[in-house]
This record gives sequence, structure tokens and C-alpha cells, in this order.
Amino acid sequence: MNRATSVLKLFGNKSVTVQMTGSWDHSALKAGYFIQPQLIGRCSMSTSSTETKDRSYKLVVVGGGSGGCGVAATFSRYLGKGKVAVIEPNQEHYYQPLWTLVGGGLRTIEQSMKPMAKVLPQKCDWIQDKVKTFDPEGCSVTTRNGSKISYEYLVVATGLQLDFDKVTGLVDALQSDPMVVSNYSLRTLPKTFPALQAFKGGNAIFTYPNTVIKCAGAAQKIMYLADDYFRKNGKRDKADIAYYTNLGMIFGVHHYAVELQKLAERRNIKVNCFHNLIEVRPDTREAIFAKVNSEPSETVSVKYDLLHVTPPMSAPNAIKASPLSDSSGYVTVDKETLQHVKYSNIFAIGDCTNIPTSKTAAAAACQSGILQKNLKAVMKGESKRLNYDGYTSCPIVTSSNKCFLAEFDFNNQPLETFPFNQAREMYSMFLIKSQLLPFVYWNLMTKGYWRGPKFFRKLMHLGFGK
Ligand code: FAD
Ligand code: UQ1
Repeated sequence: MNRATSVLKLFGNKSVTVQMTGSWDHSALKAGYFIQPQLIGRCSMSTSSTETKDRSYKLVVVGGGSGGCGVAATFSRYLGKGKVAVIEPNQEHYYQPLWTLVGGGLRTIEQSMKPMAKVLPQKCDWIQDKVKTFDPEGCSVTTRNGSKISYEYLVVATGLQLDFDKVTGLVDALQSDPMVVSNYSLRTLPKTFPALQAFKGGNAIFTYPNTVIKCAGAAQKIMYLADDYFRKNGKRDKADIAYYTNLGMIFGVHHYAVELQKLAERRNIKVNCFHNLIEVRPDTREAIFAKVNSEPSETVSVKYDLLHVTPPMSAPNAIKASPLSDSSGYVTVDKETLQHVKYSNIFAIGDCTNIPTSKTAAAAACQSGILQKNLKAVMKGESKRLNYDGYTSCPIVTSSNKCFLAEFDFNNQPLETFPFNQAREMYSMFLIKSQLLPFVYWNLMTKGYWRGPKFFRKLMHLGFGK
């Protein structure tokens, strides 16, 4: 239990002071699949509905996650109090990269959470609501509660949505079968480690879907942690571990894929490429895969004793339905400047964008440096722009104390921070993943001060290289 006490200034000109005094109880989370953490205790937001309607800001940030928070912090400092609003429905902010370690039993969910009120900048107005529609021509958004919020500049940072319902029977299986799990959602994450503990042997299956996903490596990180846990607990010889991926290789970047494939072979993990999970049958414990590009279309049924699913993902419905997106559904920005291709007063960051790089918090960190410079330039009427190189990073945890630190760019070329080959398991990289990065996230990135490791990369390479 954490005590959460904070005073928030809300709602622009009609500012209302909100006293939040609550205790955060996560025991409920562990009790059931569909139970969300709740703010228990007093949490009064004494404002009338008219006060929440029709407000206007210099900058509105939609989404207070990994990307939105840092942008809001920087511009709250730059523009001053009352000029920036963040529209974000959730009371809690989660550091999702820790969820892999939670699934592996190495961290708790509580360690990945801080109250949103403490993470969002004090100088911004937090509108605890969800954007329903975007009107870029009219420079406003409307929210679920019926407010219309106008802006001069807009930053979209809504992340993406998990489409569990796109796999037949999966929602039911996640509810009814304790051995069907997923690290990707807060609702299903509490099931993962208990399932590893309950596993007695048989087929342990890990899937990767046929859509763009966030943290592509997380689909297999939990597989290595499961393998490690089974070995340490005397059940590895009873387990058949297999990775079923829609892709044609184990990982999208050749430099790392080659070594990860060798690692899988050493650890007796079978990699099945071109398999896309289309159905789960909890009654008979079968996972049904479509074989990609098979003519005529072919499916295979695999019995599971443990099934970790990485669900299909897509842009949030509100983005898909808006003029901000194209047929991909994601916000269409220039991949180098992060400025919207049609609306020059709109920028986007992170998983909600159509930027063709792997979607990670590391990418969002790098993008925030670019976005901050470029949005400030637009505000000042300057034409100079910084360009994003597509930097993204995926710390592929391979055991309870080892990690591959994959870092690459738009062209899937390695863009490594350290002056040695990172395509191997290292204890030092695990320390970076488990100790350094959570510190960097909470103390620098959410405050707008972490723009990725480029400075250190230059330093480590003595100024040479990218
Ligand atoms: P998010 O952080 O998801 O934030 C989006 C916010 O927008 C949310 O707070 C949401 O409530 C809000 N929102 C959504 N819709 C609306 C709306 N309509 N109106 C208002 N607000 C809205 N990345 C790494 O770099 N390294 C890792 O090791 C890593 N591991 C991961 C492991 C797992 C299991 C998972 C799930 C993710 C991992 N990631 C990792 C990915 C990383 O967490 C995301 O890429 C990152 O959080 C994206 O930031 P974002 O701001 O785009 O979206
Ligand atoms: C990173 O900057 C970042 O953002 C905070 C992550 O998200 C948690 C990462 O996972 C990684 C790997 C980086 C890159 C940082 C270093 C020090 C290589």
C-alpha cells in the first residue's frame, strides 16, 4: 500500500484545487482477472460540469503515458502555469517495461506504478477524461464527458490498443483458463507468474501476432524467463517450449536475430515461423494457428499446457476514426520531424504514430527530444528542424540476470550505445534494464529530461559513428 497525497490545480482559468488523499491497494489485482487497481479513500473533484466544459489552452497533450508525460513537463516549464493541459483518463501511470520482470516473478506490479497525479507536471492542468473525437480543422477535441477543449497546438500520445477480441475465444480463455496469460495488459499480467509456478510440464507456447505491436521483444522475453524459471525449479525436462511467430524470423533485426536463434537452439526452444494465432479453445486446451501465406490456407492445432499470448494491436479507435490517421489507423506524422503531415500545429509521439520504427518507450524518449525542439520552433515561427533517426531499443531479457540490449534505427541497422557487440547475453545489460532504466524513466523521462542515449553513444564511440 502506498499513500498518495497530492494537491492538483485543474481546469485552466477556473482552477479548482483538488485534494487527493488515498491509499493504493493492489491486493485486489491479484485476486481476479478483471479487477483494476482502485483509488480507495477520499478523492474529491468538486467541480461542476460547466466548469469542465469548453476550455482553451496553448498546448493540449492527449495521453499521459511514456511519451505524453515528458512533453507535458517540458512545455509546462516553457509556457508556464495554466497553458498546458493533459487529457488522460487513468489515475495510475505504469512503467510497462517492468511488466516482463513482473511476469517472470522478479518484480511486483506495485513497483511499476506511480499515481498519475505525482507523475504529471504540477504546472499543467490534468483533465481526467478520454478524448472521443478530434476536430483538427476547428483546433479542438471533445471528451467522453462532453467537454470541448480547444488548443493552439496539439500533441497526440495515446499509445495503442490491445485487440484481444481479434483472436477467437481468447477473451474467454483469458478469463476461464489460469494457464492462458499475457504480460501485455494490466488485467492479464497478474496471471503470468502464478501460471509459471503452476506449470507441471507439457507444451509451453509463446505467440507473436500478425500486427505491429509495442515492444516486439517482450513476446519472447517472457519465454526465456519461463525457461530459466523451469530450469531452476526442476521442471525444464518436462517442458516443451515453443515460439510461434507470424514473422519469418525470431526477431525483426538480422544482427540480433542470428544470435537469438542460436540462443533458442542452445536452450532447446523450438521456433516456428509464419504461424499466426487465430483461435484459442480453452475447453480442449488447443491453440489454432493459421500458416502464413499457405495456399490453400492451412491451419494447425497445437495442444497447450501454458499459453502466453501477445495480442494483435492497433491504433486506438478514437484515432482510427479521426482525420489524423490514414488507412493504417495510426497518426500520420513526418517520420523525421514528428509533425503531422496535414496539420502543422499537431505533433504525435510514441506508439500511436505511423513512424516506421519498433514501438518502445526508448523510441518515445528519443522522439521527445526531437518533438520538443521542433514544436518550439513551430511556436516561434522558425523553420529549423531536428530529424529523428528511428532510434529504438529493446532490452531482451534472457534470464533472471542476463539481457541482450538490442538498439537499432529506421533501417534495422544496429545503433548501439556501447563500443562492443551487444548481440549477446550480458549481466551488465540486465543491470541497465532492471536498475538504471526504471530510475531514468521516473526521474528523467517523465520529467522531459531524457531524450535517449545518443549523447552517451557519441561519448562511448569517442565522437565517431552516428
Ligand atoms: P503509453 O505509455 O501506453 O501511454 C498512452 C496513454 O494514453 C495512456 O496513459 C492512456 O491511458 C492514454 N490514452 C489512450 N487513449 C486516450 C484517449 N482517447 N484520450 C486520452 N488519453 C488516452 N519499451 C521499452 O522501451 N523497453 C522495454 O523493455 C519495454 N518493454 C515492454 C514490455 C511490455 C510487457 C509492454 C506492454 C511494453 C513494453 N515496452 C517497452 C513498450 C513501452 O511501454 C511503450 O512503447 C510505451 O509505453 C509507449 O509510450 P506511449 O506514450 O506511446 O503510450
Ligand atoms: C531507453 O532510453 C529507454 O527509455 C527510458 C528504455 O525504456 C525503458 C529502454 O528500454 C532503453 C533500452 C533505453 C536506451 C537506454 C540506454 C541507456 C541504452
